[in-house]
Amino acid sequence: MRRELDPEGATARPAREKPAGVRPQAAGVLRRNDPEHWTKPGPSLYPHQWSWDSAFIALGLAHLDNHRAKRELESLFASQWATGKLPHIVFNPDAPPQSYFPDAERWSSAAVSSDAPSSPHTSGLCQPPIHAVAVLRIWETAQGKDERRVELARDFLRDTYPRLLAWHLYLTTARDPEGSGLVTIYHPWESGTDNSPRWDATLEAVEVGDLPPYTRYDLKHVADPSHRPTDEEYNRYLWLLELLKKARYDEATIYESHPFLVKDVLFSAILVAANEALSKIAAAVGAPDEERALIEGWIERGRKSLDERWDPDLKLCLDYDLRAGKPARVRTVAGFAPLIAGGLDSKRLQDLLETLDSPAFAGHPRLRWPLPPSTSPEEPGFHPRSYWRGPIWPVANWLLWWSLLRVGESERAERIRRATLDQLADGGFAEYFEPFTGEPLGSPDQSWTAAVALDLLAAGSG
Ligand code: 2M8
Repeated sequence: MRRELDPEGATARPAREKPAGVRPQAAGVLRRNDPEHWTKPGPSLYPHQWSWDSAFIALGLAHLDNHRAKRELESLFASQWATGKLPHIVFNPDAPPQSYFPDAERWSSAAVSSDAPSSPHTSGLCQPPIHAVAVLRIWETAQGKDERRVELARDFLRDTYPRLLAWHLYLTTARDPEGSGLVTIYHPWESGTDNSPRWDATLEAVEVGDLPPYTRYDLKHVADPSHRPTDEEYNRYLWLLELLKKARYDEATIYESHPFLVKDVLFSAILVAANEALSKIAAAVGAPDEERALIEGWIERGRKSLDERWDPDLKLCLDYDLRAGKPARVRTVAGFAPLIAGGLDSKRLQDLLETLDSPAFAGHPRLRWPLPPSTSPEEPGFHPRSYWRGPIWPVANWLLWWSLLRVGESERAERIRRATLDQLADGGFAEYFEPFTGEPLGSPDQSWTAAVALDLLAAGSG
């Protein structure tokens, strides 16, 4: 296994000996976080497999070792629920005790739902569906290589396509019973941007009931508790978990009574982009016309519904709280969702680029690197050190870079690519960065940070 991740002889050197450049260092992070066939998001804070982390990790691994990249996703797909849902966490039975909470026992997924796999255990939530994009990248990076590698990649596409289709079908039906084109999430953890002020108003309305006691282990893995969500937020996260468990993770029951039901525009836009990738995969594997038409329909409907969530004053797209019946008027990177979904008219594109370049985001005069903070520094909920409330996330930069390339904004994309790589060369592969000082924060040696660095590097000369 270790040999597989050995580009340019990275394993031959002790990690600290020589700062040999971003690529071998990034490969070293992924190698060290690799217990076997899948990758921990971070060395100690995150000892299990996370869904969208693994997809980003596979994107990066595709440039190092195609076979290992496939294994990453295969091990995630092996835990797909009967409903098609890809769980947000696949629990590692070998994780040290008391290393991450909530653990498998707290989720009790297999005990309460016959749709959940029982070995290994999983959480009961899901995360943004970037997986098809990673599958396509594995296919793309195999092109032009030896015949055997191309054949193996083709087999992988064939095996994976039905799983991806089931996953997207789940999201477009169970998570969108209204047929609106937007995905409903049940928990901030599903958004991947956990403590973003996007969720403040919805969470405030959640009344925490009789919560079983718990101990947070995440705080012992970061330099300062202010990097992580607050205890108040955790109480609400854990209460929502209790409610989901009580509903036996049954979608219809959740829809009836759950207090956190939000149409997430970032999640929905990633689904549109993933459907574009799925459409290419469907063509490559010769999928039936009806399935290809279904996927095209999802793309169209997704883009249209994101357009309906556009706020002309903020010049951003906004999430919609189904319970409160109103949008969350907060400026965060999620607002760039239409850029990620693509297919924009030129006016909408110009508006988004204007917002991106403005002092509300990448044009803020105090920024260490011209990259968009996760929450606009002009928002009252902004906090420069707290997780998704302001720090810069390399994985979010990747999403914007990739989306800008897809809409033909190559110069802007290149600026983001260079600034991200400069930031990583300066601060290492941190989970996130303080926007004004560039200080690395959160978990050090975060796998998806290393993975997106590899993909960014592969796209340019350095
Ligand atoms: C963070 O979320 C987990 C809960 O899922 C946590 O804070 O404990 C988020 O950044 C999420 O997007 C990410 O997938 C996960 C692992 O990197 O960490």
